[in-house]
Amino acid sequence: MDIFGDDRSGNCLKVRWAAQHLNLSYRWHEVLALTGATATPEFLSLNPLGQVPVVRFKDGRTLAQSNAIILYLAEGSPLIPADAFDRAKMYEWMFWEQYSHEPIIAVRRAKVHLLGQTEDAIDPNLLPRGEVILGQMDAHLHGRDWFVGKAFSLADLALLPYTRFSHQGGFEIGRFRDVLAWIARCEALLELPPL
Ligand SMILES: N[C@@H](CCC(=O)N[C@@H](CS)C(=O)NCC(=O)O)C(=O)O
Repeated sequence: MDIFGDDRSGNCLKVRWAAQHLNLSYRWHEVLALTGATATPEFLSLNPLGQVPVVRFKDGRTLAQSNAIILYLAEGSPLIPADAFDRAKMYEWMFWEQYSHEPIIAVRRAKVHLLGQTEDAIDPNLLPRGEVILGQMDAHLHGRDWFVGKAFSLADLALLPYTRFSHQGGFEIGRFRDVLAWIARCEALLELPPL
């Protein structure tokens, strides 16, 4: 399959890491977001919504939305709990990631780190709201190794990339000891190179 993504984007890294972890062969096509590269006619023929990540399978079909992609790639694998309730809990965290975590943590990190915006140009609510989100993750992880059940799942994979980048958005990740320990566990399991 062909993965079109931006290596600086957590949404895109979810797809790369899922493919690597599942030993799926893929070709990576770097498409820099925020530069207009996702608005060309060629790119829009892959994803008319103009966003990375998008995957093109051997048969020509395409799929976008990071969490939809990783759910499809991981179908039938241990990354998706067999138990229906655990699976629903995994979805709970994945929906939360897209609606509550990513729009705060990833957005502030993009403004600070990728776009180089100054504090006066950034919504001042993003920093305290992100700290609350990291605190919620920390509380959940206290006494747990993984977000759902006793094994690494797509809930962990979906939450990892932007949480791991959160210091680049000015969030004090060092305050959240259980999150830090969880990041280290995920890094070891996924064999990620140091940031
Ligand atoms: N909910 C989508 C979000 C995708 C998204 O926002 N992609 C950004 C990069 S992270 C993008 O392609 N933006 C268009 C652009 O900036 O060119 C997902 O999870 O895949």
